[in-house]
Amino acid sequence: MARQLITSALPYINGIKHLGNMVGSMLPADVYARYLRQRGEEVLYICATDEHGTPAELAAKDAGLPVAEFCAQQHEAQKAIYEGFQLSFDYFGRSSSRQNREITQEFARELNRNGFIEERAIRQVYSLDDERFLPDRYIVGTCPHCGYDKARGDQCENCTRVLDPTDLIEPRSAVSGSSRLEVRETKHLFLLQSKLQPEVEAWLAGNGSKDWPTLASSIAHKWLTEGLQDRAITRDLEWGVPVPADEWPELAAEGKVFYVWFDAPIEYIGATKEWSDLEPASRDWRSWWYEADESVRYTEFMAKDNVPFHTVMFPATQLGTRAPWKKVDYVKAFNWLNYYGGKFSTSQRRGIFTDAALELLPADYWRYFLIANAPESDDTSFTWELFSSSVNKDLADTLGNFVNRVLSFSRKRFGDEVPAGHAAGDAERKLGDEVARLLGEYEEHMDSLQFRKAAQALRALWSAGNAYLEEKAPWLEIKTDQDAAALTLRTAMNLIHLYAILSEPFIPASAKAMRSAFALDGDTASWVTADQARALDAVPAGTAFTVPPVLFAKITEEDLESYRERFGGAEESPAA
Ligand code: B3M
Ligand code: ZN
Repeated sequence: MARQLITSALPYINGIKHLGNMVGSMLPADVYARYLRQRGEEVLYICATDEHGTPAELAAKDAGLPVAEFCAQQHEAQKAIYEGFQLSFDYFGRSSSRQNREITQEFARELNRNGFIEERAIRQVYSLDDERFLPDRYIVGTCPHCGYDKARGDQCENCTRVLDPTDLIEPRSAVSGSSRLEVRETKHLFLLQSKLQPEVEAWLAGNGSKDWPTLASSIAHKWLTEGLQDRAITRDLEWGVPVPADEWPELAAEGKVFYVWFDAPIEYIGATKEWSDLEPASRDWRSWWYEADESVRYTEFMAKDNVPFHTVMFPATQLGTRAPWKKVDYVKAFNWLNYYGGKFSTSQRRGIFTDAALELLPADYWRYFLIANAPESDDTSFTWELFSSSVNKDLADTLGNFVNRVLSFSRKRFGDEVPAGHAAGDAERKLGDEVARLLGEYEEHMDSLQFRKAAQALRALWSAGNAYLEEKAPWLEIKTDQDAAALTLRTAMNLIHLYAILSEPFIPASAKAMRSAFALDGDTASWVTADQARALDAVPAGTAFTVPPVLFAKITEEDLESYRERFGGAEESPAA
């Protein structure tokens, strides 16, 4: 069985992220990592803060902090929030690490020696008032493709086109707002992607990208069809991976650093080395990344605007080193989660941010809603109404209510141990077959990273328990046949235990609360086989149990009013 390497797009360091950022990368990656671990696979789930580039410098300037101090603070702040969401990274690194600096510089040297880097003089926008060049996000203006007036120098976040700062119409400095700009000549290193195009195409044709979600493969092929452009991979910034002086003394002396998108994907490797360096005796970062084509399956998670860099630029960089670096096997790309049709935006603070979400409600409410409504096949829009119906119907009514009424009723009528009652009959066999079928569906969707469909299968499993309970009605059975009621309750309790195991990738805290209701010695199974699903007898009669607090509190109309008030609802949020 191949070992499973999973990475999710690195959140920029500039500020607490919104839910849209998490649903398109870290959260589905976590659900998948948890699922694979529970299926017994060896998993390494790596992420990190993306700390270089203009987002970091501009945000540090706004915060009035030295950028290194700003990044250290923000890394810890983001890390704490992701722990709050129970994102089970094996390591959450920092792209400003020594490891990433060293590996990035080595990548650049190898690319240069193999003839894939060239020094070129380019015309770049210089700000007379800021007395500096304005790379990437240091410059804003109108997108020449879609007319969006807050387009950034490196990419238009409205139409996702990758831009060059000199493309912008009516450009102005993002620092001072000054439009006293002029174009000056400066030298930069270029990655000769055009030379690597044939190899990238050959790799893409042979690496199973035909099985990727259309969103990922179509963007990759679109870039190749348009023809890969040679890209500047250095910038005039204070903060970033320095150009190594041993290879480029002049540029190093000018303080050039690598472009954030050159070093950021390499941080997937860098963070693995950070992880490995913590326990070098038992961890081997190279075994995951070097000469690992057959022994490792590598899955990446990201939002659609990150696809070009991951499916073309990063593989091109890896290929150009002529070293056997592990390239991605499967790219799970997501569309965007909008907020009432308008874009979530960290920089424009629109939508619900991860810190505020955790203050409002437990992580599982958000985890379930976001994954069950993940923007897989197209953009989806967050609305408080959709969120509350998903939480109230699926979590509170279907799952939470089932757990509470089964355990409370049994404790009231039969005491604190799982009752025995009759042996399983037709109704239990029918239920068992249905549960086993739905388990198969759930596994199929998870194995193919179809998260919305997997959530539907999980919901159907929860509903099957309610249907069984309604059909058997132990509150009526008990009037005429105690053993029949006992059988129904014991079967329902086994369903709760099965739900706890299967729901854990989505709602880990609630799953734990369900499972720990049963004092079951040696209860360590991490998954359920079809036969166990059919038998529904993992929790034997006589097992002591407790009734956990209500798992999910319903969201009330008053709650909704206050949330709309605080975060804006349909009427306030401007369209995209
Ligand atoms: N920091 C995420 C973004 O574009 C970007 C991902 C890097 S993954 C190597 O918001
Ligand atoms: Zn645009």
